[in-house]
Amino acid sequence: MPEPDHRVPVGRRVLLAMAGLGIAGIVAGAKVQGAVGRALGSGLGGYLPGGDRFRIYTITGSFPRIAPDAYRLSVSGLVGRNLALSLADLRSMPKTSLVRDFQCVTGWRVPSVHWAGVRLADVLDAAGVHPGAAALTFDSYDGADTESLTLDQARRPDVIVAYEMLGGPITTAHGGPVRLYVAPMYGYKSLKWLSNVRLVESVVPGFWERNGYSVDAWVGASNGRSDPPIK
Ligand SMILES: Nc1nc2c(c(=O)[nH]1)N[C@H]1C(S)=C(S)[C@@H](COP(=O)(O)O)O[C@H]1N2
Ligand SMILES: [Mo]
Repeated sequence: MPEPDHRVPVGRRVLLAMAGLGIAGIVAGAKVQGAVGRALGSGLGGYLPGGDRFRIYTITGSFPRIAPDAYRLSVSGLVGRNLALSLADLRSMPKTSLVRDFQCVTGWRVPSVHWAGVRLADVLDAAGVHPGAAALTFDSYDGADTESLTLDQARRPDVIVAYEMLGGPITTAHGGPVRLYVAPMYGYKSLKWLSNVRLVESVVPGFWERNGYSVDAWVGASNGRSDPPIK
């Protein structure tokens, strides 16, 4: 498994922009606020305002930079055979395109975002899922974020291993070269810089769930939290 070759620090200019937005008040909910506070203490965390109206989130305060040629997606756990899929491997599989609104649980939304990639179901079929598997865990090349889905959720046609977003390759800030995209759920399920998919017996709550967000992330199912307006 290749390590990210280096990290992109988030610059002072952006840090100042974040300070101007009042980062401490942005992520509501005491537990999540605590997590962001810890991330800020070690550099910075939370989000940055993006030109396309996405807010760029990073738990670690940096972005793992992964050369597209070095990228591998590991598929392991309760599978017939382990996989290490390159970007070329993913591109050679049937391509699925989706256009959906992107909704963060804190309240911001980006309408009609174009995504493309491979159905997670196709990746699972390529590995062969053992009968004992009922859930998936996901890891990120950032070494911090994790996520979970049930096997039934993972097999939905609108859950993809995405290599395109906003009409082109996924940028480093947005989790490229490959991120998870879970269309029917809040943004925190769409883990960036996807490194590992592991088939497991039962759901293991991910980073955001351990810090206060619901494991049940269907859009509309959780209370919207409110961010201040983007300036
Ligand atoms: N690795 C990683 N993935 C992540 C996050 C993160 O902090 N780190 N934040 C999540 C949240 S809460 C949201 S709303 C979306 C935001 O996607 P964006 O940073 O491309 O705007 O990414 C999700 N995936
Ligand atoms: Mo989010």
